[in-house]
Amino acid sequence: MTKPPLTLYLAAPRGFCAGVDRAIKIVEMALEKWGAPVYVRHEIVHNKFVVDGLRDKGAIFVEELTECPDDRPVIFSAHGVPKSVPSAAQARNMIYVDATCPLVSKVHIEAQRHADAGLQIIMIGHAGHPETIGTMGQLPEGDVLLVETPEDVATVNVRDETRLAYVTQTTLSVDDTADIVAALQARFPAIIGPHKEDICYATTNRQEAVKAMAPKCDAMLVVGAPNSSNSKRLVEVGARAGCAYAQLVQRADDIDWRALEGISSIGITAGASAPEVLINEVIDAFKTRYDVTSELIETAQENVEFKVPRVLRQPA
Ligand code: 0O3
Ligand code: SF4
Repeated sequence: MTKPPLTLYLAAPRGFCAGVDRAIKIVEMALEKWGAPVYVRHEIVHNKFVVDGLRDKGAIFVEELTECPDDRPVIFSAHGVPKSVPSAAQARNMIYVDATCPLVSKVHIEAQRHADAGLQIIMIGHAGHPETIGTMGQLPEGDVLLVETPEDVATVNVRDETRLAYVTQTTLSVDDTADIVAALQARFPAIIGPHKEDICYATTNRQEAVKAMAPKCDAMLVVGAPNSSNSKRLVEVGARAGCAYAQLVQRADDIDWRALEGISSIGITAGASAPEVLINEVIDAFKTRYDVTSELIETAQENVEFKVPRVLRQPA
C-alpha cells in the first residue's frame, strides 16, 4: 500500500533548554558522586520519562523535604524553591544541591532586591505552580501578590500604588503576559518592571518558532507533559497562531490518529522539558504511516549553557 504524502514541519528551537539540561545533569552527577539513593524534591523537570529514567538510576522523588532522611543528599528541582526549603535543609545539616535554573534564580534575586528597596512585589504567574510558589517564597508569606489575568489586576489590593514592582514566571505566554503588564501599568503607572524580561530565552524562542510554524500546518503536536507549563503554552500559542488542531502528547502512543485523518501537513515541537528521544519517537510514528517530507522552521539558534554547581565538579 502506498503511504499518503505528508509535509512534516519541525520547529527549532524545541525541546531541552539549558536549565533543564543542567538540572538533569545535576541529578546524574550527584548519583555518581554520592551513590544511590539521592533524593529529589519535586520532579526535577516536568517529564515522566526523565523522572522514570533517573528513578531507575537510584533517584527518589518526593514532594517535601520532610520526606527525606537527614543523611542522604537532596536536590531541589529546576523550578526553584521557597527560601524556607534550603533553610530547613541547613538546619538538618543535610547535603543539598540546588538545581534551580539560574534564570529562575535571577528572578528570585530581583524580587529580593525590590523588596529590600521597600517595594511591594506583584508576581505574574500561575497559582500553585512550583516556580510561582518558589518565587513568592523568597519573601515572607503574604508579601508578594499574585495576578494570573488582566482581570486580577483590577482587584489586587496593594500597600502603596507608588512603591510597586512586578516579576513573572519564566515560562509564561509572551503575549498574555504583555496584556497583564499593560493592565498593571495602566492601573499603577509607577510600577517597576524587570531589568531584562523574566520570561526566559527558551520560552520566548519556542513560542516564536511555533508562531512561524502554526499557520503552515493542518495540525500541530507539542511533545510535553500535562504538568509542564511551558509545553501547555506552546499548544495555546499554536492554536492562537492559526493551527486548527493543536495537541499536547507525552509520546507517540498518545497521538490521536483519527483526529489527524485527512491532514497533509503536521507541525511538531516540544516543551523545554521534553527529551529528544520522545520527539524522534513521534516523528518516526509519522514516518511509518506517511510518505514524509521534512522541513525545519528555525527562528533562532541557541547556544546557552549553564555550569553545574561547584560541589559536583569537585571529587568526592
Ligand atoms: O515550569 P514548567 O512547568 O514549564 O516546567 P518544565 O516543564 O519542567 O520545564 C522546565 C522549566 C523550568 C524548570 C522552570 O523555568
Ligand atoms: Fe531555565 Fe528557561 Fe529552561 Fe526554565 S525554561 S529551566 S527558566 S532556561
